[in-house]
Amino acid sequence: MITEKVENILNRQVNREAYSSLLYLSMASWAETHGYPGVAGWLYAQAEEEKDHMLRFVHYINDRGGKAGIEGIEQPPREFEGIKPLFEQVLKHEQFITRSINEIVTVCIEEQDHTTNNWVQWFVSEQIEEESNVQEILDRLNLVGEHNLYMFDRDILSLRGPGSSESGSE
Ligand code: OFO
Repeated sequence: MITEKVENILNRQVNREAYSSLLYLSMASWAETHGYPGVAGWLYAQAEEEKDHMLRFVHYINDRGGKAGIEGIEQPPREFEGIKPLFEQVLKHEQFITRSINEIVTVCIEEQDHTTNNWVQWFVSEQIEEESNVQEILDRLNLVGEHNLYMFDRDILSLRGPGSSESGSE
């Protein structure tokens, strides 16, 4: 059984993972219509992964005697200034999600909920990988420069994406 405080912060994360999925879907659609099929493919896969993250939270809350509540999700942006600003925005968003997961750990410790703390550690590790994957993409973008985006777009799917994590994301 989870306490109300733990239930509330886990439900907040349901909403944030859902927003992450919509944000990456919106970015994917933008990339697809601006001539970047590789970037779009990477982002569509990422949007799916965020949906899986959301479902993990939904099932965990319900399995532990809570009630997962689905709320209205904020509208993500529809326009982006270019490929590099887009990935900078992805990194910023993942850093925000990392802080959000860390806040869950803090609440688990305060509530002495060792079970949820143990369960959420999967996300703690996942966030290290997600941030590092996006950083790698930004490093690659800095190397190829704005004039070689065709090559970057062609190669991006061979980079380890967050969806290729071995730590168990589906
Ligand atoms: Fe991209 O992260 Fe979910 O958790």
